[in-house]
Amino acid sequence: MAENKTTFCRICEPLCGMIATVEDGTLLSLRPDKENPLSKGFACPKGITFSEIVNDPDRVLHPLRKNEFGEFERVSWETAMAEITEKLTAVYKRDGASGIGWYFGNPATFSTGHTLWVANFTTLLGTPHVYSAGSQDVNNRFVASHFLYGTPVAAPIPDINRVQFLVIIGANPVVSHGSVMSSPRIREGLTAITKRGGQVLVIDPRRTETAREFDWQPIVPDTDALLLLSLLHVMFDEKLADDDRLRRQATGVDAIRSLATSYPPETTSERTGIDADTVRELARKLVRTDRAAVYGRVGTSLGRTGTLTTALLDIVNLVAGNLDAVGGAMFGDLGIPGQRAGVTAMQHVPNFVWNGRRSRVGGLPQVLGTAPASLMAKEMQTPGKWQLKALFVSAGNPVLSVPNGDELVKALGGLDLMVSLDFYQNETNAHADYILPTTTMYERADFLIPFQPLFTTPFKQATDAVIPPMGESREEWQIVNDLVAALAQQAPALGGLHLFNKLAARIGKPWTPTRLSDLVVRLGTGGNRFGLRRGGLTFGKLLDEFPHGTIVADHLEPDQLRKFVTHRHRKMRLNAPELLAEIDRVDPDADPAYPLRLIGMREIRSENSWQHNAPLLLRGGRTHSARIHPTDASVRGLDEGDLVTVTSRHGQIALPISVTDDIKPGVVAIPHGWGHNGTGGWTKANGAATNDLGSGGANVNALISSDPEDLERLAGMANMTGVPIQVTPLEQSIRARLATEIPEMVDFGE
Ligand SMILES: Nc1nc2c(c(=O)[nH]1)N[C@H]1C(S)=C(S)[C@@H](COP(=O)(O)OP(=O)(O)OC[C@H]3O[C@@H](n4cnc5c(=O)[nH]c(N)nc54)[C@H](O)[C@@H]3O)O[C@H]1N2
Ligand SMILES: Nc1nc2c(c(=O)[nH]1)N[C@H]1C(S)=C(S)[C@@H](COP(=O)(O)OP(=O)(O)OC[C@H]3O[C@@H](n4cnc5c(=O)[nH]c(N)nc54)[C@H](O)[C@@H]3O)O[C@H]1N2
Ligand code: SF4
Ligand SMILES: [Mo]
Repeated sequence: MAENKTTFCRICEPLCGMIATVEDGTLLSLRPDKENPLSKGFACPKGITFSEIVNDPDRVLHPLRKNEFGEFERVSWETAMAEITEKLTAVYKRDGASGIGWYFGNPATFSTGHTLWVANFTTLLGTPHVYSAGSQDVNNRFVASHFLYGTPVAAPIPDINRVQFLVIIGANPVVSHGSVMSSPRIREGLTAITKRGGQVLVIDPRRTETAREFDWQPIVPDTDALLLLSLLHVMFDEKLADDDRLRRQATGVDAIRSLATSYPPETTSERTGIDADTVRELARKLVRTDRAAVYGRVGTSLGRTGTLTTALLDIVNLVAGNLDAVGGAMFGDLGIPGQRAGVTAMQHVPNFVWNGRRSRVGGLPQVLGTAPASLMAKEMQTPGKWQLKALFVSAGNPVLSVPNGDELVKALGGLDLMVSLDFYQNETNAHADYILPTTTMYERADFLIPFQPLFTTPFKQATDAVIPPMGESREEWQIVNDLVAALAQQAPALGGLHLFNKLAARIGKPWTPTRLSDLVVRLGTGGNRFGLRRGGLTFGKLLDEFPHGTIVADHLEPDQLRKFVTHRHRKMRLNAPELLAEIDRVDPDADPAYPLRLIGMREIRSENSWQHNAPLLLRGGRTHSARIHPTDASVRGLDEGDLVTVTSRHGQIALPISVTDDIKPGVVAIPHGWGHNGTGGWTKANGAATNDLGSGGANVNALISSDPEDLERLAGMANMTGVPIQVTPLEQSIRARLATEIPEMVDFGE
């Protein structure tokens, strides 16, 4: 008989409540949970469609091994693990830990067991080759926080429930549902701001789905740092800032004040495309509105100075009096006692502290123990000590999500061993020697520790697995434990961990993600503190008494800075020399050969590269197209739907265009996550977005540079926005290329 189980979605950050209908261990369907106190019956199409992914006939349900003909064949777990152990041991014996690497992708973040077990494994192994989606997403946030607060993990979030003036710079929450903030029903949250008489202003090169519902201020891509510097200029110049408050909260204010002197809005407006009066008004309004905040995300992270730009967002909030204040940009926390001591200690762990290590190729600093993923291919192909020879990829598709996928494909071919932990064959693990099948989120218990401080209304929810693992799939942490056991003989630190795992199991308390989560729940806000707080929460209690989750505080608390800032006098530090040195990169470069600027965009029915195989999300047909302004189209003789070649200094792709007024002239937006070229096993994704060129869409990251020189210097971020490009009619460019490459064969019939 079918039964309903309460759980939550773990595709993106609001973690919406879900009701799973299950019969005989099969997930029949999902619907939004009306009783979830925050998401209250909301879920997006991706969330509801997820049962199609769980039950996808294309799913990998058994360990696969690549045979001599380059095809995957089913093998047993025992065979797969024995062979992987043997090959891994050989690499370890020859090259040491630094021959072995790991890339974990975005979905790893949505599983406490996955992230922490992998982090533990790679840290104890001691390899410098740890990579993640973070260098294409958010690592700049960690580095900005490292400089400003003395801890990478503090991140201000907009106080959505109380803010009166919210300026969204480079984020599209109506589509993305919010990022570096967990705020279910975000669209409603934003609408409530205008309903209570406030304003939401979206500063974005594209009139996005969010901008359409609120106020839109277009901006030239990758000039946000200039805008923010001009806002600071006005705040200081017009003496709007509360100097006393500033001095209480921060050091290095004078350095910022003097820096901002050089950026009056009158001098930056030509570059940002925002006129000086608008900037002055904006600065005044940010200061004078009681309860205002600026909030940025992917659009402000992927430019050439992502770390500086993000730091400037916080500094603008600070100078306007809106940081760590009610209705402004606020800080959540886990509510665990002694956190400051914890983060202070973390700042001394070489593996985790910023720049504790630099990459072998390019010499870029490590962020939270990870190196820039853009460098992976070169780390595999550059001979010498520390050359990467064996790679694990879990929950990631870097061939599509990281710059220069072709280079990566080539490099993967040269590895001694590549192992994937995934439930799909994607464009990346198509090049693996083994694919180890993992469970989906509904086949595992979870309590997502990293998202706790990011809830705009502090909230806690835990879930059990709603169905047992499908096929022979296993959870990532279990696979990692097996790898630990496999290498225990070789690497002493892993030997210690293996012993610990064995002892814990022997005394009947195996160390699991649930046990770890329980610890965090007990110690954190509302937790039972191991009996010290009567009636407090435990993991079990969350499951049994609060299956829909529970709000643990009505609001975020102000005045938190002093609790976690590790700098002297517990003050923010605004003048880190490394940060200020980034100033020389803030001016966009001009290249007449590439007059347009590329930006990214997310689609409501896509999740990065991996949900294009769900029929419901493909319904009505999908296209993959470049959004371009009518002026830019017409000067090129282009019409709606025409096929074009998009060229950058680094690569070229072909796809159709959509002509739209909803974009700033000179800017072209192309969604990432496409480029399903038939190597992946997702048959429907491969057949989606069909046009005259074929199907599967184009991989926009072919246009992006993986050259270390082109990476953002402080966090190794890939520069994926504001990239200079040119767009030409496809036919014309094919003719030009053919004419130069093979002139004797060209007959245009003219
Ligand atoms: N439907 C859906 N939701 C998702 C995802 C998805 O793929 N699909 N992905 C999830 C993930 S992994 C993440 S990290 C989050 C991201 O969440 P968001 O950051 O909210 O999402 P994006 O759509 O990337 O928004 C970036 C915005 O920045 C703008 N932009 C680009 N360049 C610039 C610039 O130079 N300056 C300014 N001011 N704006 C710029 C873009 O036009 C875009 O509107 O979304 C998550 N949610
Ligand atoms: N040009 C451009 N490129 C971008 C971005 C952009 O805005 N523009 N955004 C960047 C951002 S923000 C991100 S986060 C990255 C994402 O990039 P990645 O994380 O590298 O790739 P995804 O497309 O998220 O692929 C996820 C893979 O994980 C698998 N998977 C899903 N759930 C699980 C699970 O529970 N366990 C396991 N083991 N596997 C699972 C899926 O089958 C899929 O193969 O892309 C980045 N790339
Ligand atoms: S917005 Fe959609 S994908 Fe994101 S958590 Fe909610 S239901 Fe899941
Ligand atoms: Mo992301």
